[in-house]
Amino acid sequence: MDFALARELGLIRKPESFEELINGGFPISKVLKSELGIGSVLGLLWFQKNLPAYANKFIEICLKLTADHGPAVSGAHNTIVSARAGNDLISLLTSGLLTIGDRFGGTLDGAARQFSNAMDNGLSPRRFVNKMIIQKKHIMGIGHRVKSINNPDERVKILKRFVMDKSQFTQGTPLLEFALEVEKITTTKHPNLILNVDGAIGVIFVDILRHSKVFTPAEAQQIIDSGTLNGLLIFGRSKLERNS
Ligand code: Q5B
Repeated sequence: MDFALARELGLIRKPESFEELINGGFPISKVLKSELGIGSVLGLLWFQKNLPAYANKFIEICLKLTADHGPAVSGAHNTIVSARAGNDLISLLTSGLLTIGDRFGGTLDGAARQFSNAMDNGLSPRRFVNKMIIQKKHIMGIGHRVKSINNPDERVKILKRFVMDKSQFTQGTPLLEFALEVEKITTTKHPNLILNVDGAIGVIFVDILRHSKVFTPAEAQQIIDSGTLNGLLIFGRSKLERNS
């Protein structure tokens, strides 16, 4: 019997493998040799894909923008209190991370799911808003305690500027456009019902998943359903201020 056939039939044990770590087809040595940035590495590690340069840059922008938002937010507050109590690094980090939820920083996946479901079901922005009102549900990714149309969130402006510059971000952003139409409606009720930073990242990431030509529709949907996108804010926020 030939060796390959015997191996296929399971008659020969595969040799123990101590091979190099490979993510998305990239061995770790190639990652280092090509000097890939953190956006590319995260794409390979989380999504097992070599994402286009603009998507990697988008991830890097998200990580920079979400790195800190001052001491007045729930995560930083808990971390500071925990630090004052003399806790260790892991305790500080987790005490902050555990505050992340629907109303603070943990809405990227919720926004991705709600907005994409609405668009996939052919709802107009107006019908989507009305449906949520009837169901007495908050629209994930809409609203901010401090920011409003009168006091816009610079982080969201930066994200929009980047993805709308088609010389850099060379694909469409239909879900972002849908979400911005929703924002036009919600801000007529309260000026603070803007598309917030969670919402903007969530919907733009859906656009990347669906229109970068890197993911199959099933892969894109699996990522939207799996709750992966909150990781972008969680990763960005997992940074401790030296003076916290
Ligand atoms: N209303 C964010 O609430 C907030 C509505 C809405 C329809 C909505 C709220 C909300 C959805 C979840 C979300 C992420 C809790 C927020 C983030 C990152 C961060 C954080 C930081 C960072 C603010 C007043 C009136 C009521 C409500 C209505 C409110 N939200 N209607 N859809 N989404 N959003 N979370 O201002 O008729 O007067 O009774 O849950 O997207 O976390 O900076 O801290 O980087 O760290 O306290 O930016 O919007 O308003 O809840 O008292 O509501 O507006 O029904 O209507 P507020 P509420 P009415 S970004």
